[in-house]
Amino acid sequence: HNHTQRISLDHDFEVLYEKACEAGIETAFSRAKQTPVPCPFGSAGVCCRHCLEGPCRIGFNGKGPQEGICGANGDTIVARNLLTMMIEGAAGHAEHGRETALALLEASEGNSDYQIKGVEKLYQVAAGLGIETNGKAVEDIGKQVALKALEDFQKQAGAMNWLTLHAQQQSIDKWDELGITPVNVHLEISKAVTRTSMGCDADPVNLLLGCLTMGLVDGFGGLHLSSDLQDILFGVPKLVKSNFRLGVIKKEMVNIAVHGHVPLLSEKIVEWSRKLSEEAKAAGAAGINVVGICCSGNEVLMRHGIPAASSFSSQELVIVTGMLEAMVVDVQCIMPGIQKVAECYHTEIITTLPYVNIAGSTHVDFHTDKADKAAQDIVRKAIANFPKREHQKITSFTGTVEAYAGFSNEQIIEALSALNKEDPLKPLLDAIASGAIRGVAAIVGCTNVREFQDWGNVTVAKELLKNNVLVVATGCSAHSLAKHNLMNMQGLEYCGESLRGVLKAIGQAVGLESLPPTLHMGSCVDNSRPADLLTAVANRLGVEVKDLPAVGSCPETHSPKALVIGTYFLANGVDVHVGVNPQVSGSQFVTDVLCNGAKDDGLNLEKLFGGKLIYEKDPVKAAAILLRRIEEKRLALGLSS
Ligand code: NFS
Ligand code: SF4
Repeated sequence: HNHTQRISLDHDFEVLYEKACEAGIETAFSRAKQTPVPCPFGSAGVCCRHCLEGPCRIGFNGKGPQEGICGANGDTIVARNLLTMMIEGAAGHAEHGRETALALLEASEGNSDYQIKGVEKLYQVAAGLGIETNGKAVEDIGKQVALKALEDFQKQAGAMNWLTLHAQQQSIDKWDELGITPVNVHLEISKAVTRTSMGCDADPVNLLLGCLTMGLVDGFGGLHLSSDLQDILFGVPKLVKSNFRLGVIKKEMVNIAVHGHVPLLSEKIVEWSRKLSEEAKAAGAAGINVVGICCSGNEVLMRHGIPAASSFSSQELVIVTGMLEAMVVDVQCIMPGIQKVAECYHTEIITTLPYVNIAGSTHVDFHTDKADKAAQDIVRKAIANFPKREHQKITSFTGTVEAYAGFSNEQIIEALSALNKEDPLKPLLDAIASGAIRGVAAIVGCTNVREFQDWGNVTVAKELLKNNVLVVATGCSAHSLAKHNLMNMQGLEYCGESLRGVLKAIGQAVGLESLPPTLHMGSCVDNSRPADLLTAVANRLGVEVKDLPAVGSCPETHSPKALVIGTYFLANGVDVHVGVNPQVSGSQFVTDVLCNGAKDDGLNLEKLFGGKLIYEKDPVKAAAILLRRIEEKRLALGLSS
């Protein structure tokens, strides 16, 4: 094996990468190798193209121009570019939330192919929003909750409903004082786009405060709102066992990959691939097999145990198996490159949203009132493609890795209740207090074509587990951990002894040999779940989230969405590690505010909120820093050392 060919810790993808290279099929990995060094100006965040006088860029080390044509200096340009990325990330999650809110409204009005399945969650959210539920029909309550959600895209004063629903009061007070509390999602996004445009906000401090507002927009209007409403529509995830790696693609089956984020469509694909399996048999297949990619994959894994084929960076390579009849996509993280790869095989790329098309692919328009029809069309297209397979082009894999998932907070609390019915959080708190668990880490975010796939995610996790940190995971990093045995019992060997003891005690209380070493909490919008878990723990202890020995780590991020999720956690005082350059190094000022302790009375994340951004490429070093931060917070809380 040629070392320069190494792209992934998952050997199957290396086999497919070599196959693609030999066949002359381009993928993100080969394209990345064609531009080995990213543009240094963009990498440092000092390139501005906000108007047609530019693009302008700031020279390095004081050499060359230090201001753009308009007079914007490096600090302003870097802060403004960072805010632009935040806007992009938050907008995606907010659209996800808004579409889910509309879907709930339509389901409540009976004008839809969806029904409310998570009735208990509906009551709980309604109560939190102050909606009277007594004597009301489920649909009635559903409609009121949906309208409350849509208010978060319309109201012109006050704070977002979902922020008040989920945040700690101390945090809200702090955000109010700083003037960063978001009023409504669209208003804030629109305002932020305006302030980043040429000739508007030129104060890097104010721009960075704008980044925090976007973090809150994302956290509440994107993550929490989406997870809550999805739980209401589709049910709260429960413990489930499934499989990862390319062996989940079955040679004898019609294989359909669901890819993207909003589970409205993928839920229906799962349903209809079960209902239409006889048609697949008539076409000569053994049945229909749905596999997941990225966060759509996480959603259907969490609720239906659908196996997962790939995280973000290797999405094109899944097609190179030659066994995918269709890849159905909705929104976000869908590489345009999939179409060209699909054209080398019989695979049909099917787009479904009016604002996400890929030239050359098939488009099946999807809306909630004709979701069943769209899903049937899509599944039938896949079945029709089955006989078109080119058998000499098939590479099949047998290896799969078992993984547990479905760890919603409700599921975690249920498991803990088996140990202490009256006070379910107590066993967890006791374990943290005694030091059996040093702290909690959420490993989140992506895989990135420029990184050695899975390496950062897996290494940070193993280092933390070894040191008795409870690890939860979401998004594509959950794929990395699952593929490498960190979500099944084999991986328990990576845990420190005291952590292993706690996992066993809780797991055995619910009839498992143990809890798995890391807990899969869902998709990226489901980062609301670890946030809620921390809030519950902090409330129970009578402290703030910022005081907890808790950290977030995003070792292989690629997406602005991950950056803005991180910013949401930063606004709550949680330290956030990123293993990929956040593109702010062109401004020492911005770097100091985000990453370094305060030098003066100016804006400083750690001083204001209690956590900071940690940029460290080396996953072993990163874990060491995170462990140090956990111990610092334990000390401040007076917990045993
Ligand atoms: Ni999150 Fe999920 Fe994956 Fe990254 Fe993309 S799919 S929303 S952004 S790459 S984790
Ligand atoms: Fe240049 Fe200013 Fe225009 Fe940016 S906004 S491109 S720095 S003139």
